[in-house]
Amino acid sequence: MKSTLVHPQATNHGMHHHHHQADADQKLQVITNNDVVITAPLGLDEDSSSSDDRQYKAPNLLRRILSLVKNIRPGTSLISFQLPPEFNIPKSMLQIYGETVCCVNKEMIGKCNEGKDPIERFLNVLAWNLSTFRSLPFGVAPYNPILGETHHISRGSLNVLLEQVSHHPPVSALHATDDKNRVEIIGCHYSVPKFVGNGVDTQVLGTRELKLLNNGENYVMNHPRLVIRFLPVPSVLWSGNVSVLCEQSGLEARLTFGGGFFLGSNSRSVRGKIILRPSNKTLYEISGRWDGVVSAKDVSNGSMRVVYDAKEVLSGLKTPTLEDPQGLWGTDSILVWRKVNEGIVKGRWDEAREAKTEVEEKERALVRERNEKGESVSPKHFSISHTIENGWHCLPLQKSVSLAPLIVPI
Ligand SMILES: *[C@@H]1O[C@H](CO)[C@@H](O)[C@H](O)[C@H]1NC(C)=O
Ligand SMILES: *[C@@H]1O[C@H](CO)[C@@H](O)[C@H](O)[C@H]1NC(C)=O
Ligand SMILES: *[C@@H]1O[C@H](CO)[C@@H](O)[C@H](O)[C@H]1NC(C)=O
Ligand SMILES: *[C@H]1O[C@H](CO)[C@@H](O)[C@H](O)[C@H]1NC(C)=O
Repeated sequence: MKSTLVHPQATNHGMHHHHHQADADQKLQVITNNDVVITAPLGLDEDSSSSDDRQYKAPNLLRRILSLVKNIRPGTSLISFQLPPEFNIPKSMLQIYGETVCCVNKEMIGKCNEGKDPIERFLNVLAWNLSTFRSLPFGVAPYNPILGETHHISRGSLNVLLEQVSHHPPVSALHATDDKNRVEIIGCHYSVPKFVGNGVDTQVLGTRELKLLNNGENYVMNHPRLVIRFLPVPSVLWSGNVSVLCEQSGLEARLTFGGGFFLGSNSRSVRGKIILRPSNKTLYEISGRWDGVVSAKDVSNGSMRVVYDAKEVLSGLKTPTLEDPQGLWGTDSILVWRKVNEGIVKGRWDEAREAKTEVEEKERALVRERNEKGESVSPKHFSISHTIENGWHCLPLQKSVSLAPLIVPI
């Protein structure tokens, strides 16, 4: 195990404490840094951290995947498909969302408010949004969070809280606040994965809203699709059309992410334009790659500028560290999946499988118990609503998110 993969202090498992996890909000007194496994954030493919991923990938992954899916008919929804831990990276989906917002090499969110005019701020927001696109390793997925699971992480003055607010469909709510830079993000994601024969096509639903409180601006964005192709070349791609709209200035980016099942090599491309509503006049043409450089061409005079450079923002990302073990909630992803993580990074698949079954069975038992008692669970940190037409909406109950026990080193 390399220290880039696991937080150095987390490699020593000398202490063995037993806890009952998922007892909401119960603060665990006995957890120490040595008890948790925190792995490097997902960044770019070229990263050493990504090549280290292979250390915790089970052997013959592609063959295993093909045998896993051989009896599934194309078009089948995979929403309640349970993956064995051989197909997991040692993190929960909530951690992935937390990482995409917090794990960057330079200030992205705080900077959004700094632009002196609406177009500068818009380009900053666009750059931030592009920084949330990460290369997912092929063949391995994060865990599907359990109901009530939380993840709480901070970078500088940015504090982020995620909660799994529904299990079927799996809906994750996000609230991030930066009181110093006066930025707030509220969002909600749920994905609908479908087996399509030579891969999995996942529609990501829900929207995110970014508020620049100093400027009274709101940016609303939707999500691209995530396409996992097994053949001919195993790959994970972002695909589809995305809009980033600032309601106040009328600026809108309409972007097309490359890929999809039938498109070839340039699958990580992003292209599109920035228009001004309501005339829809094009101001900038956008082109590039989300894992490389994305530029904007000013159509009035043809001048080009770099909006985003993935290498600068995402190379060699630092692993978050647990600074305040006492402040960790029992529902945090890093505690809920602790033993599964440990099994995976050590390549002890039996232990990982057993631990994963335990987490899932505990959740099923809880659901049964609640159903018998006729109880419904409401999320701890969000109020939720959903309708067929508008999908899911999650509103945070707190005004701002507190400093997390888990910190991204700057
Ligand atoms: C995406 O946007 C492009 C350019 O506006 C358009 O040609 C294409 O049909 C759109 N694709 C989908 C799936 O909506
Ligand atoms: C601008 O785009 C919006 C959204 O697609 C559309 O509803 C509107 O009609 C367009 N306006 C003009 C002037 O074309
Ligand atoms: C192009 O126009 C923009 C906006 O009017 C201006 O800021 C920029 O300096 C111009 N670039 C060149 C090369 O003229
Ligand atoms: C921008 O990009 C992501 C992809 O990571 C997308 O899902 C998201 O909704 C967009 N907006 C924000 C605010 O991240």
